[in-house]
Amino acid sequence: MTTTMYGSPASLFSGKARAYLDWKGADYTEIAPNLQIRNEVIVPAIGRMIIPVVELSDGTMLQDTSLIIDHFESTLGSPSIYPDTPRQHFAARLLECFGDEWLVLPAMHYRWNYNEDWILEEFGRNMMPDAPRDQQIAAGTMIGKQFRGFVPILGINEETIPGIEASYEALLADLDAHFAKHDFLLGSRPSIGDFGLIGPLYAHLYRDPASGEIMKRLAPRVAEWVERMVAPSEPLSGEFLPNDEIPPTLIPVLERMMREHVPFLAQTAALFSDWLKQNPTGDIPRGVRMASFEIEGVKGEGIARTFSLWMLQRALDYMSSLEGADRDVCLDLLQECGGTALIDFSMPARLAYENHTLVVADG
Ligand SMILES: N[C@@H](CCC(=O)N[C@@H](CS)C(=O)NCC(=O)O)C(=O)O
Repeated sequence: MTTTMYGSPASLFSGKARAYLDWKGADYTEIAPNLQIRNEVIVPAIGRMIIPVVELSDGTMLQDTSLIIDHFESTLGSPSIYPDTPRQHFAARLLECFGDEWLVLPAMHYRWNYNEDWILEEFGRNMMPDAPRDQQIAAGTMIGKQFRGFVPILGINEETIPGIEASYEALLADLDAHFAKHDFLLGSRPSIGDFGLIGPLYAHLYRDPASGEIMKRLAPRVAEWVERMVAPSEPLSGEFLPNDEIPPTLIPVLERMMREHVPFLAQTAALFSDWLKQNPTGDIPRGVRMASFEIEGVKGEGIARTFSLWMLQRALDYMSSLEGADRDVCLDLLQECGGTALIDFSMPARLAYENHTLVVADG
């Protein structure tokens, strides 16, 4: 048996895993989960329906793209998508967190407010490729309801949409300027940061037709980067920039993360800390209350997602593992991009992701 990825072309995180596996030259087959796979493979193994899931040849089931990526990084070896110099490595991990956990806002907004009819039909097509169109639409509508339901919970509504769009368009402009000079975020090789960004920027913001039109019109070089990412012409090729350089064109992207995402993460941490005091031994919920955010001058509230803290912890752990000059260059980078809040970021507890569930780590 070979390695199988259960994933779907319309899924954000499947896009992240697929782009990585293809760049890494991994030998795998992708299967879009139908009802049977959902009920007999994914839900029993993971405890809930979620994609992507990778099933290894020995039957091991991996979920969460970060863990999938780390598995293949260790088994397939170099070249790595983790730069081996401190500043680039840290920046790449921060951008993975930003892509995975914050750019889900524009991704979900553009999908559901610009592409709804198309995506419902697409969900149905993937689920029942041989069924008649009306049955596909009915099935797609059923699945779509759950995802559509996330839109208001994430804080996407009439008041916040102008801020989300202004932010996304500015991000596109920043990335367009960056990709005029570099093929990927940190040189001619994609890093974990590129794979974090490709999740939202591929399935929802490039592949959904109305979103794709916007991206190609406003930021053609970003669309070309998406194309490079999802169809690597030379897997395993390229280099990170020398001298641990963070290109100046990437600073505005990091600044955006620090301005928009990090305060939201800080609130998430505070709300989770309150929750933990009241539920010291309870199962950690996916969301704890609503946290406020501000995006291009517009205020909103979105569900405080505990998983985001685990993603941030991964980046901060890397910085904590460094000493001396290596650590100093990361601190300088945070200074430079307005990210000093991350220097003493107060994590309510040490988190671990075990058996596909977020838990407070022992000890
Ligand atoms: N952080 C996870 C997230 C996976 C995820 O959220 N997948 C979406 C599809 S793109 C899903 O299946 N969501 C169902 C749900 O969250 O209930 C990863 O990196 O794999």
